[in-house]
Amino acid sequence: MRIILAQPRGFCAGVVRAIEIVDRALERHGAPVYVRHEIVHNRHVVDNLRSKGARFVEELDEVPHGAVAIFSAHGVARSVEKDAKTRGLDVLDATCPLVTKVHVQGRQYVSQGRTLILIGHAGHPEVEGTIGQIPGVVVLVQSEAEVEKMTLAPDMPVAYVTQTTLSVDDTRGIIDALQRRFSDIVGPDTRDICYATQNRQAAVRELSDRVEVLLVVGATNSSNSNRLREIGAESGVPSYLVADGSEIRPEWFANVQTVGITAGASAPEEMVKHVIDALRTFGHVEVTTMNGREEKVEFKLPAKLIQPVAAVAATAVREE
Ligand code: 10G
Ligand code: SF4
Repeated sequence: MRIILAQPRGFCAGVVRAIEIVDRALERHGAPVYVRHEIVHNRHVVDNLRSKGARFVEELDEVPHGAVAIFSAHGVARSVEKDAKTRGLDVLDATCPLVTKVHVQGRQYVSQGRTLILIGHAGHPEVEGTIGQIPGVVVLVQSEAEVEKMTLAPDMPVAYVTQTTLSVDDTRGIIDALQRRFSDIVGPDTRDICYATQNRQAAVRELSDRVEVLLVVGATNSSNSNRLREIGAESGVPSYLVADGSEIRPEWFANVQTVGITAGASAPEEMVKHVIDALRTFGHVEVTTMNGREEKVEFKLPAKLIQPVAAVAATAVREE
């Protein structure tokens, strides 16, 4: 069997930063530190951090007064930020800077007197966070069909922003529908779909032309991983979302010689290796990586965490 790995795949800069924030918080403050929601949507990442002393909660009322609380990479509403303050929590914000950028953009449009339209999936934590970061009403649209049903006046000044992990193609269709529907509409020059989402989707589209089966390593609650599987399926390739090698089924590979593998932005490379090892149990495999875009994006850590622990300790000793 030939395996072709997508390039790029797996962790994006926002996920690397979010995981590092939890690791450094544990190093600096000791266990436990509390993380609101899964830091990123991946059980292996969460289990690994839990084993080091992170405690995952869905709401801040589960966090003791004064404890260290980390917001997940997907972002949070203003009400959550205020709640953390009231509870005296020591907050570290792991919201991806590209999500924060959408929050800022949305607030700017609203301050210009426009009604904000958010293109995204209802109930997703990033969408809940973005809606909760904007003062006033935000209208959520999920599809072109929903645009047709909107009740806002066609000449109302509106603006749109998007969730960062959407399908590039679906979003283009929704934006076109909005532009047909509203006469006074503005939006970001480039869509808010982030660089990592765009690159992974472009790579998997290309990979789908070369393989008979596509495996996407990622969690079922990971939006960007689901979009990768959909692209494979839309290209006519049987495509499966798997958390790790244990979910591989032999019947998917009957008479199959070429398998493509990609990984969502929250899926660790170890899980890609685990999937390859599972495929090895069916016979000899040859692994290559497609030529693809190399990513060099890195995001700075919050200032509170940049100084190494040793330097903090030395400063404390000098001050005594
Ligand atoms: O794709 P979603 O938004 O579900 O998140 P994820 O945790 O699977 O991947 C990382 C992407 C984000 C943190 C959303 S910006
Ligand atoms: Fe940031 Fe994009 Fe990664 Fe989300 S998917 S964490 S927006 S880089």
